Amino acid sequence: MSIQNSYLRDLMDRVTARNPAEPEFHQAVREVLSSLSPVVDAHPEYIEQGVMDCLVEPERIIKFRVPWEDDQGKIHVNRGFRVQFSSAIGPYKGGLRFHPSVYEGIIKFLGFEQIFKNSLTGLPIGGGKGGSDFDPKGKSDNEVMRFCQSFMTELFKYIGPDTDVPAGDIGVGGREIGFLFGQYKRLANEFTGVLTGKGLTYGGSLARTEATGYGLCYFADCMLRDAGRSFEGATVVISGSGNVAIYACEKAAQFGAKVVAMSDSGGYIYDKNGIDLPLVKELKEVQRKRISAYVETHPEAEYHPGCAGIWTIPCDIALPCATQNELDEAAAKALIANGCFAVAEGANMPCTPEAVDALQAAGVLFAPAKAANAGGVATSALEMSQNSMRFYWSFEEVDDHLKRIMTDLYHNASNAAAQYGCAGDLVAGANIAGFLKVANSMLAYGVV
Ligand code: NDP
Ligand code: 2IT
Repeated sequence: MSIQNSYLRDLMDRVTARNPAEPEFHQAVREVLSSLSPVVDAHPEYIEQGVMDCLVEPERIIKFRVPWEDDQGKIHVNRGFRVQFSSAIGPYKGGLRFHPSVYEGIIKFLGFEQIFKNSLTGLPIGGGKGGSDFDPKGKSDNEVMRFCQSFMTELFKYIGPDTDVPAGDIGVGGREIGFLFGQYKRLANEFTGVLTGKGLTYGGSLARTEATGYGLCYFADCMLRDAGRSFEGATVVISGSGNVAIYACEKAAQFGAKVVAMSDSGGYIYDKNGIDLPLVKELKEVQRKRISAYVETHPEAEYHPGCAGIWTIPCDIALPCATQNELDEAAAKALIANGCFAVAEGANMPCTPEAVDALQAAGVLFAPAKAANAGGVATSALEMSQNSMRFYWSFEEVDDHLKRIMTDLYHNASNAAAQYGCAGDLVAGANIAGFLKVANSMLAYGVV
């Protein structure tokens, strides 16, 4: 991954110098800038009018203290973040991540990716991301509630249905969104669509829970079909066992694939008979247990501690759905050696740049995260639409919109790649198509 255009190369150096010790943010910016040389060569106005310099600088970063009391009465202090990266094409939109690894650089990488992803959905949403280094694992419901209430007590000043609309991400699911929404409603004295991923009784959209995983498979299905392949009869490996992984597994199986492995941060399970998804849902969504508990019900399946080994399982299609940089060059080479023909990213930036290069060089079909996992945020935007209308669509209506959005997105990314001389490269195509809508809006505004 190299940056051809000299202005963009210098800009990358400035980003690295101005944002020290934030390697994930550098990685995300480098990936996008690597695709944009043909665009700025053809349209120097993006450089001349300052669009490129503005795009890599968040419009606003909010960083705050989150004190909360545990069940024993001990006080803890976490850090909260919201990066409002770009409002060029709509209110800031993007999830909240609660995970001990969260720091400003992680939220900036995610917020930056979100700008282009949200643009690719074709819907009017800007880019943002937030979160905390709070770890919900092992906490009681009451502790999570107190944390969420404290977090929202500060965050509510900066968000709103036409300003910034957060949602879930790692460690933030339906339970957390409920606590966050309840506190917003109390503080703002407003019942409004300020968060998405809400429960179905208080403004949530049908199919939002399924949307990221389903959308990933809809996107991958388009890519596979274009190459004369399909999910039918394919062996699939999926990392993670959270929201994205579970519904990717469900849709891949509906498309006729056999999913043989899933994981969590402790290790992975391999079930050659095909993953028992109702059991995974029970263990993860209801009991909040470790994936290792799977083999207590299925002793014929294998549990292996550690995450990286999952990519050594022979498969046709790999769907990394856990976290950033979980699939490195060695993993990519193992997948290639075992005959894997497609990788579609469900997580954000799960493949390292070296892994992406190796996969693409070997001719493996590759669907980049900002395109392939856009179904979640697209359906969040559909939740915003329904909230604005004070109306609800059926599951089928939302799912039909999602399918159409993912299909259009695939064609837009694919066409943009062809138009700028890199046909078949969906990384470049997604970056270019996502960039153009945002950049043209910025040009229209003048210097702001
Ligand atoms: P969840 O919290 O529901 O699940 C995360 C899964 O990934 C868990 O199985 C978790 O294991 C595993 N995981 C998390 N961190 C690590 C780590 N450091 N090493 C190994 N495994 C890890 O999150 P989601 O499913 O919502 O998110 C998964 C990915 O998808 C993230 O990259 C997120 O940004 C992305 N995404 C999510 C969307 C959504 O709508 N939710 C939309 C688009 C992208 P454990 O439980 O052991 O921590
Ligand atoms: O990374 C993502 O796109 C998300 N976590 C979903 C964001 C959203 O606003 O639904």
